Parts: sequence; C-alpha cells; structure tokens
Amino acid sequence: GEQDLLDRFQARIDAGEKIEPNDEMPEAYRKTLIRQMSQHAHSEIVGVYPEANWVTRAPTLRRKLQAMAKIQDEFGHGLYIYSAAETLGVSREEMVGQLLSGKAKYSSVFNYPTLNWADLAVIGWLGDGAAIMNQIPLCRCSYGPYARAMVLVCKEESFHQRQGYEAMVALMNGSPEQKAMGQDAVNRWWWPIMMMFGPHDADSPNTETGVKWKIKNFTNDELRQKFIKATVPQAKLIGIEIPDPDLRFNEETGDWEHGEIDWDEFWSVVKGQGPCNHDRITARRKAHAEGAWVLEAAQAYAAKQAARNAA
Ligand code: FAQ
Repeated sequence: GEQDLLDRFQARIDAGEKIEPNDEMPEAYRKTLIRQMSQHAHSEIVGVYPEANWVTRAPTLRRKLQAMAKIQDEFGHGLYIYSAAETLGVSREEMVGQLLSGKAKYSSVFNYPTLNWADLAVIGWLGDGAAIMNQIPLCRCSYGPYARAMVLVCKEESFHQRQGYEAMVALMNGSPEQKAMGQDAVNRWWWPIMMMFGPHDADSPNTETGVKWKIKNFTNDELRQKFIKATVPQAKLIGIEIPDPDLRFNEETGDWEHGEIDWDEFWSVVKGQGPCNHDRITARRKAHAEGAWVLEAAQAYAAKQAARNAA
C-alpha cells in the first residue's frame, strides 16, 4: 500500500540513491519537485530583466559582453531546468502558462529595480553568490535530472559571481563617486538578497519534507548563515560596509547574528506587490507574444524534418 511505497522510497533516499524519472515515487515528492524546479526555472528567466536594463548602458564593451554572456547563460539555465522538470510529467507549456498568468512564484529578489550600473555588479557578486550557496548542494539532491542539471548551472553561476565581484572591485578602486555607487547598491540589495533564502526554518512549510527526501541538503537558515560567513570577508576586502547594524560574530556559536528581516516586505513581494512584479510579468508576456513566431517556425521545421525522415 501507500505506506509500503513511502518506506521503500525513504530507504532508497537514505541509502543515497538517485531517483530517476521512471522510478516509483510518492506523489508528494513529484509535486514538490515540480513546484521547486518550475519556480527555479522561472527565476532564471525573470532574473534577466533586472540585468537587461543595463546591457545597452554598460560602461565598456567588455562589461557589455559580460552582461550579454551572463544573460544568455541564465536563459539556458531556465530551459535546462524546465526540461528536467518535464521528466516529472509536467509540460513546459503548462509551467510557462502559470508564469504568464501570474500564478507561479519566482524568486522575490528579481522584483526590485536596478537603478544604476553598480546594481549589476552587486547582483553578480551577491545575487549569484546567494544562488550558488543554494545550488551547490542541489548538485547532490536526490532527483537525478535536477542534480545533474545543477552541475553545469553552478559552474556558470560561479563565473557570474566572479564577474560581479570583479566589477565591484573596479568600482571600489575608483573615484569617491564610484565608491559611493557601490555602497549605495549594496545598501539597496542586501536585504532582498537575505530574503532569497526564504523564510526562517520555523516558518518554512516545505523544509521538513525537502530535507527528509534530500531535495534540500541544508535548511534556509543554514544557507543564509553560510552566505553571510562567505560574504563578510569579501565585503571587508573592498571596503564595503554591510548595511546591518546588528550583524555581529558570536564567538561562542561561531555564527553570524543578523538583524531582523522584514518578513512583511518579503511576503508582499512574493504575493505580487513588490516594486517591479508588474513590470516583470508584463515584459515576460510581451516577449512571449512577440517571440511566438519563432516557436511556430521551429515547430513547422521540426514537423517537416520528421516527415522527411519518415519517408
Ligand atoms: N522568493 O517552505 P519554503 C537564480 C516561497 S537563483 C519567492 O521555505 P522551499 C539565479 C516558497 O516557494 C533564485 N518565493 O519553500 C540568478 C514557498 O511557496 P510554495 C532561484 C519564495 O521551496 C541569479 C513559500 O515561500 N533559485 O535564479 C522565496 O522549501 C542572479 C514557503 O517557503 C531557486 O529557486 C523567495 N525568495 O524553499 C539568475 C533554487 N523563498 O511553493 C539571475 C531552488 C521562499 O509553497 C541573476 N529553490 N518562497 O507556494 C529552493 O532552493 C527553494 O525552493 C527555496 C525555498 C530555498 C527558494
């Protein structure tokens, strides 16, 4: 019965086995993976909008090329993760439809505006930095297609993080105005990036099963903590002050204590009321409609090839 399946499944997870698309799995495992993977794929796609705002205004040709390469990678990650999610029996059309209708979630962080060039440096350094902290453990998650997809994604995210930090170093070695731009961008992005890791463990309904089924190898708070630990010395090295007066190292626990996150703001952004939610969805719908002919052409071409191969 149902309990037998759950026990058999848990034994495989506990033994460190990978679950593959045609293996038996509890319906709740399939559902939560579709939930997380589709949100993740949507985040990769929507995540390019804050950056796209600055491609045409990048300060040098080299920075422009970097921004374009990063955006191309992110679209690729989105497609890759949509494909991995499709192995669970959901179609890409369905997932994309949920995004376009405003029903689907994607990372809250992408609903904030990019006001100047320094924002791109900070998104790379801290946004991608947070993304990697979360995604490296996903390379070891229990679902084979997701875990394998994450290997390439993490290599590319690591390049994104480095290009962001390098751009940040350039700013912080620049004029007083440039240094101020760098600090201002960190001031505006620090808290939205803290929120990327999700609610505190006590308020995270999906953590218990996520950890039990090794979809999540660390909890939201554990990853947030690892991120702060890694980031504090990087900030210090380039003269950036982290905009949290309560941030302090606790010698006894070995942890960084941080100020309270504004959870009202977090939930309002998740529910669609952030500063840019409307713009992001509008931009996505427009791109989808205007790109429809490409999809139709590709499908017509594929049908023609298939017919030719069959003949
Ligand atoms: N924003 O019970 P939990 C990137 C939702 S990186 C919006 O803790 P879970 C690369 C959550 O979905 C960003 N919603 O949920 C890039 C749930 O709602 P539901 C994407 C959030 O799944 C970088 C509810 O709150 N990365 O794109 C957020 O156990 C730079 C309760 O939360 C991934 O998606 C949030 N921040 O933990 C691109 C990684 N946090 O579904 C361009 C994979 C929570 O029950 C530039 N995902 N919620 O209706 C995960 O690791 C997990 O899904 C978490 C959330 C950690 C995000």
